[in-house]
Amino acid sequence: MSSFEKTSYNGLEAIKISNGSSVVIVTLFGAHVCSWILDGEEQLFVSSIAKFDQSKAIRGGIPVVFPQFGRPNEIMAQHGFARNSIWTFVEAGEESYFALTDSQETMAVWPHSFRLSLSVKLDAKEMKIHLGVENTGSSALECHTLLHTYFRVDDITKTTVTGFGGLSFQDHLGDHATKENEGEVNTIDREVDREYQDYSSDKTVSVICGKQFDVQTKATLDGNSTSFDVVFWNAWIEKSKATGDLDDDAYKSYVCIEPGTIADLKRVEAGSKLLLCKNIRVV
Ligand code: TA6
Repeated sequence: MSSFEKTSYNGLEAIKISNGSSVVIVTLFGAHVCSWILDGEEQLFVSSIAKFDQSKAIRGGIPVVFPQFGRPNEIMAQHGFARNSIWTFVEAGEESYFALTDSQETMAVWPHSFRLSLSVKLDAKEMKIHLGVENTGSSALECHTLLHTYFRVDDITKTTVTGFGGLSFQDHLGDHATKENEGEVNTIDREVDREYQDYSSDKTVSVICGKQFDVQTKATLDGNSTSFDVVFWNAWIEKSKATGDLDDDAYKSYVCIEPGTIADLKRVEAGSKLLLCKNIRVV
């Protein structure tokens, strides 16, 4: 049984969720999972020069990407407004969650009524994070969703990623071509920004860095399975230096594994609900 208590994180209102030796901190700004301490050890990466003044999303942890991935609609911020918005916390015992609904600000850039919910459940060495999108309007909406998780690693040169063997991916770098994954085990020795489309909920993406993060994902639309994708990203040297709130050597300390529904806009009919469920297990 998790407990929930108000706290502060770098001056931001937050909720501390505890269950045994697993403790998570979620800020109301962005419903942003900023810390996951398991058996006394931090599992997530947060940049040492991240901003906490609400001027931009917190660099690290688990940013919530909605309603767009990237910036196809330039009227909206990169990766959408959810991670830059103030959410509310709804205390309902084990069913407690964070909520964000449409506002004048969101309507100005995205004319749809919606209700986002983010729940975090802790169990032994596992975190289940669910992002729900309810269409509370009277007409269909189309959106992207993604959980942009920064896994903390001790040494990127000794880190491998499995789960993409035999798959193709859309490269977000260079010619944006579709390419084949190099074998069963991925290592990181350059900038990586890849989208593995239509990933399987039967498969596991693992980040192996001494310990091992196992990531399993499922997406549903009104309870029926729907396709999802996984982004694999590390900024490497030049992009780390070029990113203002990312330490120059940050690339050495994180791997992003980001399940989401981004290959295509998901159409959510009035009254329907899209749900992205991500299970992270530390083994
Ligand atoms: O998910 C990978 C990515 O799209 C990269 O291209 C990089 O831009 C990263 O997201 C971080 O984006 P942000 O807007 O948080 O700086």
